[in-house]
Amino acid sequence: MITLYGHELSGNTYKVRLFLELLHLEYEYKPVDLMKGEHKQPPYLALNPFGQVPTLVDGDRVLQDAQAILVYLARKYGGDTWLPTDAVALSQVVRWLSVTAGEVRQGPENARLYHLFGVKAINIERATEKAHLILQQLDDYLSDRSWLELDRPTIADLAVFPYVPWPQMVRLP
Ligand SMILES: N[C@@H](CCC(=O)N[C@@H](CS)C(=O)NCC(=O)O)C(=O)O
Repeated sequence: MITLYGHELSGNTYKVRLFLELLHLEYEYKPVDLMKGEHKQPPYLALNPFGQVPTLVDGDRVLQDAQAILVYLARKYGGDTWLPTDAVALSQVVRWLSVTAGEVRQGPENARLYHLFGVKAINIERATEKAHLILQQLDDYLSDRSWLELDRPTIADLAVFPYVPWPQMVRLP
C-alpha cells in the first residue's frame, strides 16, 4: 500500500504524483494543509522531520524528498527505463536531479514562492536572475532534443519539469 502526503500547489508533490500515475501504481493521496501549518505538527514531523511535502509511505518504508522518491519509485517499480544503471547514463540523469535541487530551486521555484505565495524572505532579484539563467540554459539545451537525456523520458524530466512552465500551470488535477 502506497500513501503520498502532499499539497495541491506543490511542484515537488506534483512530480511524484505524475510518476505514480505514469507507473500505473495504486496509491492513496493525503493532502497536508501547509496553510494551517500541519506539516510542522508532531504527527507529520514524525514522517518528515524537515516538515516538507512530499513524503511517500510504501508499506513500512517512509521516504522524504521528491528526487529521492523518484529514484526509489524508478528503481523499485520502473525497471531500467526511467533510471538507467549504466554508469554514464545514470550520471547524466542524476545531474538533472541535482540541477533541480540547485539552479531550478534557486530560480523559478523561489520566484514562484515569492509571487504566488508571498514568501517575502526570498530575494526576488536574485531568484529572477537565476531563473532567467537556468531557463535560458534549458531552452538552449532542449533546442535540438525532446527529452533531457537518453532520447526518452526519464526521472530527469519529471524532476525538472514542474517548476519550468508558467507557475499557475503547476496544479494537481
Ligand atoms: N528537497 C525537498 C523540498 C521539498 C519542499 O520544499 N517542499 C515544499 C513544498 S513544494 C514545502 O513543503 N514547503 C514547506 C516548508 O518548507 O515549510 C524535496 O525535493 O522534496
